[in-house]
Amino acid sequence: MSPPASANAFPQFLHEPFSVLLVEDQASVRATLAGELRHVGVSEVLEAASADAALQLFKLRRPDLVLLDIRLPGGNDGYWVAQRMREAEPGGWTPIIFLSGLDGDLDVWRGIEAGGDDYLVKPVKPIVLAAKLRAMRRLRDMRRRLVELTEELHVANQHLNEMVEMDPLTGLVNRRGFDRILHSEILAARRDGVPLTLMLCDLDHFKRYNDTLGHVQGDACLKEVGRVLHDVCMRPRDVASRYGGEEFALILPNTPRSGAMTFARALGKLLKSRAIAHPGSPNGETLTLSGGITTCVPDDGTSAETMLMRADEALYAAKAQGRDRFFS
Ligand code: GH3
Ligand code: MG
Ligand code: MG
Ligand code: MG
Ligand code: MG
Repeated sequence: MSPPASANAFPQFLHEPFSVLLVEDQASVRATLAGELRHVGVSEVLEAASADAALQLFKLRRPDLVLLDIRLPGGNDGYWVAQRMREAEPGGWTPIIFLSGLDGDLDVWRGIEAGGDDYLVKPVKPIVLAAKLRAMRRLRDMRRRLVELTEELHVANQHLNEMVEMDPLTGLVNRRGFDRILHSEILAARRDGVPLTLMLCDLDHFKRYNDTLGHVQGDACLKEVGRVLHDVCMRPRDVASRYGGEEFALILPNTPRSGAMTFARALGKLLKSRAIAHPGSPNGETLTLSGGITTCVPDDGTSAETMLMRADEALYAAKAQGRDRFFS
C-alpha cells in the first residue's frame, strides 16, 4: 500500500475486521483516540478507563491489539495490566502498544519488560499510530503462520514416526519397531515380574509358493498372513511384526509358556480357517507356518538377543520335524 498523501488523507488501515482495546482513563483523550482509530480503519474500538475494566474486556472480547495507558486510577497501572494480559493468553499473543504521557527511558524499559511490544509517547500523530498498528498486525500474521506451520510439522512428524516403524506391505510393525518394542517389553517384564513370550513364525515352503503362483500373489499372501497375525493378537499390548521377508515375530507380554501354546494353537487354527491355497506345498494344498517360541521369566536376565536365538532354534526344530507346528 502506498503512503498517504498527507496526514489527513489516510489509506484505509485494514480491509478486514480489526479490533483495538483502547485503555485510557482521560475521557477527552480517549474520545479523540477512538475517533482517530476509526478514521484509520479500525473496525471496532473497545474502550476501558481502568485496569480492571481493561482486563475484563480483554478476556471477554479478545481484541486484535491493545493500546495501553500507564497511569490509571486505582492501585493498578498499565504495566500491571500488560502482565495480567500476557498471563491470560498462554501460548497466544495479542500485540500490546503502550501509549503514555510518561516519556522517561525507564518507562519505556518497564513497558517492554511488562510484556509490551512497542511504546509510544502522547501525543501521537494519527499517521504514526496507524503505521504502528500495521506493523503489529504484520507481526501477528507472521506469528499465526508460524503457529500453523509448527502444527503441520508436528502432524507430519507423527506420521513419519509411524512410517519409520511400519512395514508398508502388511501394515504390521517392521523390524525396527520390533527391536524397540522387544527391548522395552523385556524391561517391563523384569519390572513387573511377569513372563514375556517371543514367537518367530516362518511360512512353510514359501519359495515354492512364489515359484508356483508368482511374486505378486506371494505378496498378496504375505498381506493375508499379516491380517491373520493382526487378528489373532487380542490383547492391546500383543505385537505382530514383519521380522523379515516371510518371517513374522510376535511379542506377547505377560504370557507364560502355557499361554503361548494356547496362542499358537489359536494362530494355527485361524490360519487354517482362512485356507490360503498353496498348490505347490508338499504339506497339503493350503499354506501353513512353523513357529519357534521362547518365554523368559522375570529375573532370569534374558536379553533380546538370547530370546531371538532361542526362538530361532525352536523354529529350526519345528521345520526339521516336518513344519506346520510350533516348538518351544
Ligand atoms: P521353509 O518351509 O523351510 O521356510 O521353506 P521356504 O521356501 O519358505 O524357505 P525360506 O524361508 O528360506 O524362503 C523364503 C522365501 O520367501 C524366499 C522368497 O522367495 C520368499 N520371500 C521373502 N520375502 C518375500 C516378499 O517380500 N515377497 C514375496 N513374494 N516373497 C518373499
Ligand atoms: Mg492515564
Ligand atoms: Mg505483545
Ligand atoms: Mg524364511
Ligand atoms: Mg519359509
